[in-house]
Amino acid sequence: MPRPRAASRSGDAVISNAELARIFNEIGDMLEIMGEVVYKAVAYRRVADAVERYPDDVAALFRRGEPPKLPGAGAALTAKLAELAETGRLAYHEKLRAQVPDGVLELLRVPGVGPRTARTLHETLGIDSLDALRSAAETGGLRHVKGLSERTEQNILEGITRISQRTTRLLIHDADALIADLVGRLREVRGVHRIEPAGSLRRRRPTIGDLDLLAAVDDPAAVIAALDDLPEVERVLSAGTDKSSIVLRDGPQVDLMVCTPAAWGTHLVHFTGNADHNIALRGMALDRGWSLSEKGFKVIDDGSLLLDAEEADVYERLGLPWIAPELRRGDGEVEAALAGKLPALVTRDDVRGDTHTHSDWTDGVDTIEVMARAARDLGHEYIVLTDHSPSLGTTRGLTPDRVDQQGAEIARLNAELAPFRILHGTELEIRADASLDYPDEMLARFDVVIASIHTGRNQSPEQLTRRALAAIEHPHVDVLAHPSGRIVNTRDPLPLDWPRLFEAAARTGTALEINGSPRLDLDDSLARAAGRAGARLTVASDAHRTEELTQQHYAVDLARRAWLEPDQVLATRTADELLELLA
Ligand code: DGT
Ligand code: CA
Ligand code: CA
Ligand code: ZN
Repeated sequence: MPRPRAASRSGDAVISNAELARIFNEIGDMLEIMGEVVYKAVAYRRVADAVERYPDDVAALFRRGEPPKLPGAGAALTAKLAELAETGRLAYHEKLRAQVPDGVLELLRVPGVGPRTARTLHETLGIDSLDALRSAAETGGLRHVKGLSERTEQNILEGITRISQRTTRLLIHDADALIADLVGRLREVRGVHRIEPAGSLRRRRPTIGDLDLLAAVDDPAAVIAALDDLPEVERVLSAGTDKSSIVLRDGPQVDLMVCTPAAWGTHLVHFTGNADHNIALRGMALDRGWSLSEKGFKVIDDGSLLLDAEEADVYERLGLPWIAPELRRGDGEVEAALAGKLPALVTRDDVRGDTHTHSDWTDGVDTIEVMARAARDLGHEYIVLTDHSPSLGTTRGLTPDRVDQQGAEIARLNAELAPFRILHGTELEIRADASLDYPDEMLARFDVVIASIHTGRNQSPEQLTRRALAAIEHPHVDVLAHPSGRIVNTRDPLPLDWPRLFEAAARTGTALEINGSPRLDLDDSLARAAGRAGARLTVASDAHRTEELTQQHYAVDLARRAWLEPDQVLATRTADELLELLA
C-alpha cells in the first residue's frame, strides 16, 4: 500500500499489532507536541499498549468483522483502528503528520527528550531538527530554558551521540538517490575527468555500509574541498591529499578517493571488488612478478610501476576478461573468468516488460492507464497488472465482479495503447490453509497469475513450505511473488525449504520473482541457487505508483548478482513469448 516510509514501500498489506501500536503512540506524541489536552494523548497510548499486548492479529480480527474488546478503546478510537485495519492508513494520523514538523518528531529519538520537552524546545528556541538541537546543546543554549538544566544539556548531547552511532546499513534505493546527487555536483568541479561510485554500491549490494566515490582529477585538493564544503556535510572525518571521509547529515559516511586519469583502472578495480576478489587478483599478479595495488602493478624486480587507465586493461594483464562489478565477490567469478565461463549477465536493456504492478483498483495510487503510459515511457512493451485478490482485506482485493470490470477496462486501454499491452494478472493470495484465493475456473481467465504469501507468517517451516509448494505446483500459477517474504532491514525471510521449492519450480516452470521494491526478494544468493537448480526467475517492480516502476532496476541488479542470463528471466520475453511459455 502507498505509505511514505522506505521500510514499508513494500506493497505488503498486513498491518501488524506493532505497527498499529506505533501509529497510535505517534499520534499521542504529536497531540502532546501540539499542546492538546493530556488525556487525549493518554487515551491513544493506552490503546496502543493494549494492541501491542493483544495475543491475536488485531487488524485481521477487524477485517473478519470480529473487532476485539480493547481496554480504553471507545467508539472513536475503535473506528480509527478499523480504518487502519481496512486500509492500512489513517487520515487523522496523516493530518497530524502534516502539522508537526518531521524534525520535531525526530527529537523524540533522543533518550530523555519526550513530547513535552520537544514542544518546549520548538516553541522557545525554534529547534526543529537533531542538528539544531545538537548545536543548541553544544553552545549552552538549553540550560536557561525553563524546565531544563546544564545536566539535561549534557544528557541530550550524549543521547544524540548514541543514536548517531546506531548502525543500520543503508538500503541501496536510498544510497542511489544520495550518490546521484553528490556525483552530479562533484562532476561539475573543475579538473574532474571521471567520477564513479565504487565499493558495495557499484557491486549493487542490497545494503550499503558507506558510500565510496572515486574521482580521476587534475587537482585533488579542489574536489576534496568541494566535497567538504557541501552544505549537507555534517562532519569531516579525515581529509588527506588523495582521500577524504565525511559524514552526511542524517546520512551515511562518504569516502572519496582521488587518482590521476592514468591510474583510474587499478584504482577502480581496487575500490570495487570485495576483499576476496581483490586478494585473488593480487595473488595472480604476484604469480607474474607484480605487486598489485590501487596505484598500479609494481614490477617486483625493478620497482617500476605499470599504470592502467581502464579496468579492462587491469584484467587483461592478468589474463582475464573484464568481470562485471556485481560478480566481484570472490565466490567463483575469477575461476569462471579463467575458464571462459562467465555468464552473459542480463541487463536492463534486455527487459521488455514488468511482471508485477498495481493500480488504484486495489492498493496502488495511480490508475491503470497512468501506470501503463508510464511503463511505456520507460521503454516497456507490456506490464502485467497484478492487483490483489480479496482475502488480503487491507488492499480492497478484487471480487470476481471487479475482476471482470477490470478486464473490460484493460481491453479498452489495450485498444488505445497498442502495440503496448497490459496483461491481465492477479496477485493471488496463498491462504493460511494453502488454498488459493480464486477458484480454478477464474484463475484460468487471467493472462498471468502471480501468487504470494502475506498472512499466516508465523506457521512452521513445514506449513509455510507446503503453502509455497501448493502455489508452485498449481497449473494456473505462473510466478511465486517475493518468495521469501523478507523486507530489507525490516522483516526476516520465511524459513522455507528452498531446495524443495527450487526443484518444484524447475519441474513445473513456475517462475520465482526477484522483487525490486525494498523487499529485494529473492535475494542474490537464493536467486543464484534457484538459477543453478534450473528454475526460471523474473524481475519485477511491484510498483504501486508510477515512480516505483524503476524499482525493477534493483531486481535486475540482483539478477546480475545471481549470475543470471537473459533467457533465465521471464521479463526479457515479449508479451507473446511470455504467454506462450506460460500456456
Ligand atoms: P560496505 O561499505 O560495508 O557496504 O562495503 P564495501 O565493500 O563498500 O567496503 P568498504 O567501504 O570498506 O571498502 C570500499 C572498497 O575498497 C571495497 O570494494 C574494498 C576496497 N578496498 C580494497 N582495499 C581496501 C583497504 O585496505 N581498506 C578498505 N577500507 N577498503 C579496501
Ligand atoms: Ca563502502
Ligand atoms: Ca568505504
Ligand atoms: Zn504486489
